[in-house]
Amino acid sequence: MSDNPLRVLVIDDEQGIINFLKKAIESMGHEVIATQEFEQFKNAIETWDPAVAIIDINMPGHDGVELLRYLATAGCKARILVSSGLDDRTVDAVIRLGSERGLRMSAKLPKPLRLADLQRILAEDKPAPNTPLSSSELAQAIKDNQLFLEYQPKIDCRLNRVTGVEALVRWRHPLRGLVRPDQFIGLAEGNGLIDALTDWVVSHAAQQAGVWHRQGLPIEVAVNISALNTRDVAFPDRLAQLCKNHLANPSSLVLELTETGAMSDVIQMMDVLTRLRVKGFKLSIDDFGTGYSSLVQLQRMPFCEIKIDRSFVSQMKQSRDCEVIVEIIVDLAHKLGLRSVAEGVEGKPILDALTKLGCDAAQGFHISPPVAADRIPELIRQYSQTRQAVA
Ligand code: G
Ligand code: G
Ligand code: MN
Repeated sequence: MSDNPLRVLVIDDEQGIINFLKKAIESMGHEVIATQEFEQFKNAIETWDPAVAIIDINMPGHDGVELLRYLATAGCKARILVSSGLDDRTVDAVIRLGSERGLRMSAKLPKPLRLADLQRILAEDKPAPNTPLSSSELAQAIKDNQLFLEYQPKIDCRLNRVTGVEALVRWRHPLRGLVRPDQFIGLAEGNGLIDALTDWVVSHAAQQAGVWHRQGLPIEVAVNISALNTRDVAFPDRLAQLCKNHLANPSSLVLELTETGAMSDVIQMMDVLTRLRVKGFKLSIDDFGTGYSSLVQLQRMPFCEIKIDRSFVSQMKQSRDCEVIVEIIVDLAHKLGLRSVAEGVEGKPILDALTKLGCDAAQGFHISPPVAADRIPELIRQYSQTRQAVA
C-alpha cells in the first residue's frame, strides 16, 4: 500500500486495459478515474486535479498530440505517463513535444508494461518545483549519492550471450523525482561538474564490474564519457586509480565517447585517449554516423569499437537506406579491425538482420531495457539457457 496516495487519471480506448490499470492502481492504494471518453477525461482534468495522468497516445477519436495540446492549454500540472503500442521513436517524439509545451512528461514506460515499473514510477511522484535544475543541486547530488546506475545488456550476436552491459546514470532527485541524463549531462558539462560526474560513474561501474567478476560473471562494463573529460591530462591516471581502488581491471571497462564538437584541442584528445588505451581501457566511438562522430575521428583516435547510432539501427527494417548504412558501418569496422556494436535493437527482425550482416554485438529494448544491477545475473543466465536449449 502506498503511503502517498495519489489521484491517477487514465484514458485509453481499450476497455481491457482500463480494467487492468484501474484494478492494479487501486491495489497500490491510489485513487483512479479511468475512462474511454475524452469529455470525462477533460472533466477530471478540470475538476479533480489528478497528480498523474496515463494517456494512450493512439486512440481512434483523439491522438496523443491533440491530447497534449489540450493538457498544455489547460495548464495541467499532473505528471504525464505515455502508454502506446507505437514504435519508440514516435513515443520519444511525443514525449519531447509534451516537454516543449511545458508539461511534466515522465520517462517512457518499458514495454510490455510491468506493474513493478508502474509502482516505482507512482512511488516517485513528488510535487515538482518549477525552477530549472541548477548546477549547485547537481553538485550536491553527486556528493550525496542521489545518482544511481542502471545497466543495459549487450549480447554477442553469434553466441547469443550477454557479454557486456552499458552503465547509464540516473538522478533520484528528492523533490523532482527521477531526472534523466539528457536533462543534466549538459548542465554538468557547462558548469565544470563533468569530471566529478564521470568519476562518480566510473567508480560505481568499476566496483560493480569487480563484484560481477568475483561472482564468475566476466562481463565488460561500458560507461559514457564526455569529450570534455579529455581536457584534463590527468584523466587516465584518475580512472586507473579508481579501478585500482575497486580491484577492477581497466580492460573490463569500455569508455564510450560521444563527440559533441565542444573539444577544440585535437592533439590533447589524442594524447588522453591514447594513454587510456595504453593503460588497458577499451574505447568505443558512440552514436557513430551522427553529429561529430566522424570518419576523421576513427582514423585519428585509438578506438576499439564502433557503436552504430540507434537512428539507423531501429529503422533498418523499414528503410533500405538505413539498412545499407548499417551494413557499410559493420563492414568498415571489420576492415579497420574494430568491433561493431548496434544500439537501438527494438525487435527480433533487426537482431536477425544484424546477425546476418556479421555485426558483433547488439543492444536495445528487444534484448532488455536498462535495469538495476541485481537483475543482470538473471539475464545472463536466461541467455545461456536459451542457447543450451537451441544447441
Ligand atoms: O539512458 P538514457 O537513454 O536516458 O540516456 C540519455 C543519454 O545520456 C544517452 O545519450 C547517454 O549516452 C547519456 N548518458 C547516460 N549516462 C551517462 C553518463 O554516465 N555519462 C555521460 N556523459 N552521458 C551519459
Ligand atoms: O547515446 P547512448 O548510446 O549512450 O544512449 C543510450 C541510451 O539509449 C540508453 O540510455 C537507453 O535508454 C536508450 N536505448 C537503449 N535501447 C534503446 C532502444 O532499443 N531504442 C531506443 N529508442 N532507445 C534505446
Ligand atoms: Mn552510450
